[in-house]
Amino acid sequence: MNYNFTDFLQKRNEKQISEMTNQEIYYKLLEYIKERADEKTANKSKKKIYYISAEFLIGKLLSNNLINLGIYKEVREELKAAGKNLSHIEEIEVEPSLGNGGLGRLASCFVDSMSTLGINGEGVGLNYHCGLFKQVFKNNEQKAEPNYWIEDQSWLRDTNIGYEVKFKNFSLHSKLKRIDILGYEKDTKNYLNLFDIKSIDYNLIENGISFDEENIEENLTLFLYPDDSTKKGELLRIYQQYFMVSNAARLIIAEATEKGSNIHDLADYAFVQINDTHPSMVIPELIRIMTEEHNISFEEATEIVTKMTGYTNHTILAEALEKWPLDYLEEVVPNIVEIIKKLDKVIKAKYSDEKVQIIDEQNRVHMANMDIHFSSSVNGVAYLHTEILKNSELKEFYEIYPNKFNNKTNGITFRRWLESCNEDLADYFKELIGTGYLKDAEQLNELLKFADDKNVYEKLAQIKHENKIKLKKYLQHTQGIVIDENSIIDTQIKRFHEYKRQQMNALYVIKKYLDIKNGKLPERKITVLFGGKAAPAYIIAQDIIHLILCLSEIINNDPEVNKYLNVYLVENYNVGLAEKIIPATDISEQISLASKEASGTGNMKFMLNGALTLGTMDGANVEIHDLVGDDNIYIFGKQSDEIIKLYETSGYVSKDYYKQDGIKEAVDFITSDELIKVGNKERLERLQNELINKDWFMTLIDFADYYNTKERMFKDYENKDLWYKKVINNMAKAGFFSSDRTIAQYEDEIWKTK
Ligand code: T68
Repeated sequence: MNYNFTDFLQKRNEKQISEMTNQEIYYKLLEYIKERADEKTANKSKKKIYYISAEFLIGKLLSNNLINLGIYKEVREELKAAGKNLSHIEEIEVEPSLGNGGLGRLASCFVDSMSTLGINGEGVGLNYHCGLFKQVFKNNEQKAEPNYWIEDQSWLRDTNIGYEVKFKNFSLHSKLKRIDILGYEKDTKNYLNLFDIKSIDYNLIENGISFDEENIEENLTLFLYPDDSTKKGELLRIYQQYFMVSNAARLIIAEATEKGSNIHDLADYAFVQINDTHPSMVIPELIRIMTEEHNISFEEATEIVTKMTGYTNHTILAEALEKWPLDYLEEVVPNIVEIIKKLDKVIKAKYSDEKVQIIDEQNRVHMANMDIHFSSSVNGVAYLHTEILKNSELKEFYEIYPNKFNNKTNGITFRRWLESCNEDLADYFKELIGTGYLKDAEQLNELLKFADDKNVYEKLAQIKHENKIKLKKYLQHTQGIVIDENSIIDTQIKRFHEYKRQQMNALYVIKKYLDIKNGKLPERKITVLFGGKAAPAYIIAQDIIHLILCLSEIINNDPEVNKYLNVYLVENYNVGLAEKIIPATDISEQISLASKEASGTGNMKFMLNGALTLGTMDGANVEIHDLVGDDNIYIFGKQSDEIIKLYETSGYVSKDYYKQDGIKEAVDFITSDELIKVGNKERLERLQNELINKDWFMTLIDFADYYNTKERMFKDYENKDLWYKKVINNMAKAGFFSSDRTIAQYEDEIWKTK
């Protein structure tokens, strides 16, 4: 039934919109959307997909839901007529930060696309009460504060579904909460299933984001990924993961049984996509339930579970591949340890190669190894990443199971990353090529017709400029940062990690600062934007944040320099900020050390929104380069095979590069008097020492090429026709990176629900 927001309020005898506060309007819109969502029916197919993930970085849901219901503009007009501004109301919503970064954001794009394609597929995860910590800056350092997001009224819906989860020393009753996932203009919907414990004790939070790690019964879902640098932290994570998958397994079996499954045929009813190794315990847990409660033999159960699971790898960084000490698992979940040992025995009987064992000689359980042996699909998240998995990182497995390995290049939902975040651009696309691209993103290719049209350049430049002004107002209002809308905006937003090389960008900033001081002035003012959080236990990443904050203080306050260069690190970078920064950006920094970034998805968001990529041949940059061609992307740096070889031969010596002209000057500046005056000497010295004497992620190897390529980019920017021709080429080719395409491939090649 099509009734508008005003009708909804009238029917319930509510106040008129004009008499309500923005807050009241937000909560009424939430109710209205939930009611409209109630009209949608479930997707139906015999087989259902369970995308299990420890993270769903969903972001705010108001405007996205309005867009997917097809009523965004209608509601905005109703509000406007009553003197209200939808964008102010969007600000009321608290962002749920149930993820760290790319992996969690990808999971959210995927549930959106599953609904949009009408696939019977749902997300399963945990209902963390505090999402990822809130980042605040004090004394040019990052401080972490708890981030509550659940209010009395929220997108969560209560259910009466819950299960008992048995740990070694106690049992917990779960409670399932759900969030509607509405597809784009669909009559059907799916859910995001978030399991929680019955009641959370907030009093267990001890100053900041640490809490009583002993009392797990009362706080299992209190925080997303607690610090795992200590044994207690690791145990807590095992508790969380088992709680998540045990509930998921119960849900899967209950739903399949209801549809008529006799468990022997469970694989016809369910497929589990394991999002990195965090949900890997679902494999032994399903086997355990089948053997203990359904009288199925271990062999048959293993076969069924293998058939109904697929594993996605998101990283080749060894330290991120989970390996749980067997005795930790014994301490938390002895029931599945028995199963894991049995699975390990099966593998030991078949293969002697130590590299493919589930339990290693130090009695650690390699979760990824278990996944690869006992699932039917193993996929990487970009072409290059999958090739590296097959040819080096997981080579021994690829030799055993060549047919399990497959690639699924990541994607992004265009509903959030275009329609919602850059409405003017989306409207202009519709004017140029119609609305077909909304359901078939590859139709953006038609923009190529305008690749030589100067009127289109003009209009795109105007939209970019307006987006810069919008960002300026927003940052001024929320963070007291005043950016220059006439500057070129050069952005690096992502988690802080050495492999992502924010430190290389910072060295560029130093060099530019020194250039300006020496009278070598840029043609146009440059605004360098950074955004991102560093794991609280990751010291060097904190040091890099510190360096950037110190540089901002010096540069933005130096009257000789700030006319030409500004540097900002936005506070508490999250999905909402990304939605504002990306449409205003000209240069997208994707500068990871080749071979280290599995895919990256920010790169896709930027190209779609009219920024050009400055990047290495890494992750999905490789595919962007293939699609747009050499002329439309700025590639620099060493190739992944060279880098992999350097690691194998320990052939990189950072000092050799440090001594080179230009680099030494920039690295030395890190401990200059000017910086130490505003900073923490210990941090700055540690970072400098790291760069000169270790530099595990080879910052210095690519610095010279990076510097020169970036200079060329700034020069090209001054030629508007040249620049916008490249921009159009990027937008036109971005269609491939729609998560609708990615999910269609998961469906066709792995899931096969239809
Ligand atoms: C990211 N991984 C990849 N991991 O780094 C990125 N890991 O290249 C890729 O685009 C993205 O996944 C989606 O495939 C992550 O974000 C984590 O966040 C993470 C969290 C905890 C433990 C390990």
